[in-house]
Amino acid sequence: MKIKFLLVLVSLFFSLNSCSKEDNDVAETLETPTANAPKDVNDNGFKAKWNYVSNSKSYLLDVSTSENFDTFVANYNAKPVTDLNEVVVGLLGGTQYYYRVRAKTETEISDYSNVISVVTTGSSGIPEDPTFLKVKANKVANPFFVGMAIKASQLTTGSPYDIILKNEFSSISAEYEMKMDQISTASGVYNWSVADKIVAYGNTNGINVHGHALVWHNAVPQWLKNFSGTDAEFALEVKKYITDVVTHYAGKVKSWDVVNEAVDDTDGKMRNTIFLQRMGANYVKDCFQWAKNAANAAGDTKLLLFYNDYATSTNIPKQDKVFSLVDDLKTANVIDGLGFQMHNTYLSPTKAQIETDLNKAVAKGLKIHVSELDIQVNQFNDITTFTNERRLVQKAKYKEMVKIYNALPVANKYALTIWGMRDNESWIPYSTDLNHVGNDWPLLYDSNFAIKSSHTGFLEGLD
Ligand code: 9MR
Repeated sequence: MKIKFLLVLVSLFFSLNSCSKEDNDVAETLETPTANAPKDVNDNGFKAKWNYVSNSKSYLLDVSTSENFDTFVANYNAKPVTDLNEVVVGLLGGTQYYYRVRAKTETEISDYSNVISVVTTGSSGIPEDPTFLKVKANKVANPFFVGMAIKASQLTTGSPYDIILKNEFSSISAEYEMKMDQISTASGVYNWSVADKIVAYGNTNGINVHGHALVWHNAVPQWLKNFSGTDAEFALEVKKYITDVVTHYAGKVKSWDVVNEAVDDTDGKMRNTIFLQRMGANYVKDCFQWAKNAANAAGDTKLLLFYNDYATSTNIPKQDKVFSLVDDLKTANVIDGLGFQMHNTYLSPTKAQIETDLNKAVAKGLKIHVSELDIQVNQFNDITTFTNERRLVQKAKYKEMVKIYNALPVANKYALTIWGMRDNESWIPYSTDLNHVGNDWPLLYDSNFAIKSSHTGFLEGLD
């Protein structure tokens, strides 16, 4: 009897124990699955993949065109799948999709996996939005100029450039033909013809003309580099140049980059240029003062004077130095605006970095010119053709930039200028410094003058 009782106790103990183990299994939270990169990506689908989750009986697959999954591709809203992969079909070519999964038992559903981004191959077949940029930019609450960097050779009436410029752009900047090394051939001797052609084109066609740039260390004419006079005489040459050019274009050029890129890339110090060496630390302020005096003397009291520089959104010591330079220029009451070149990439700067940078200019009451926008997609030289993936990220990056610009207060808006028309003519694939010669697609038009998705991205940024 005693033994029988003991056996009952032991079996009760074991059965209780095993029961509580099963209970634990059910109560355990289902592990979150990990989604993997897709396989077999084609024009209308791909194979979505993920890792096994123990105890799961099936998986729920979501596919969306939005990273936040606020809409779903038909049939892919929590689609039950019993395998560890699913061939997703019926999609559009050349389009961005996202997928994620959850694991499922009879009673439980796990959290969402990571989100996988995939771009189908081929072309979407969805035409780009043909709306003209300036037409849409003129309709926003606080319009601004949409600018293009141009060369005089592109201005022949009836050429594709001419047609696109007149349709789409409300401002022009000379890509290089209004720089000192192009205009100044000797002390007091000027070659106006090419620059005059550019300015006249803008004036005749009702397009704003932004002057780029009076003083830049990379565009110093040979005679001035070799100038053998004293430092004071060197400064007088610079003063004479600024005075003569501003006077020549008074009333015709609406704004000038007075000094370009005076701040160094390291340690937030002044760039060690011939101007700094010959004219001293106050040279930027002097140049602005001379430009302002010349404009006033010519009766052009509305001329806007800009300081222009690059990479200030990511290089904080440089950003700080630019803004301290700006403070000096503001104290002297000689600056109207700041040019942010924005030679960006599909990864950088981030939205937050750009906003922080621009907002500092807003806080100082300056006009803001996004003055040389282009967006590289191959800075690591890791692609040989312009992939759909990069095309769509570039589109999103253009949209982001335009959205940020369009949201600026009315008093701070001026122009957003794109640095070149066709991809194949951009300075980027030619730059040996940038190290991916011949291989980038940074602009709004392809080599056939066809609008790219980046152009549609620009338009969407105005919504
Ligand atoms: O894109 C411009 C290229 O065509 C010229 O050869 C070069 C020298 O004049 O200048 C390039 O533009 C630069 C601009 O004037 C200042 N910021 C950097 C731009 C790219 O180098």
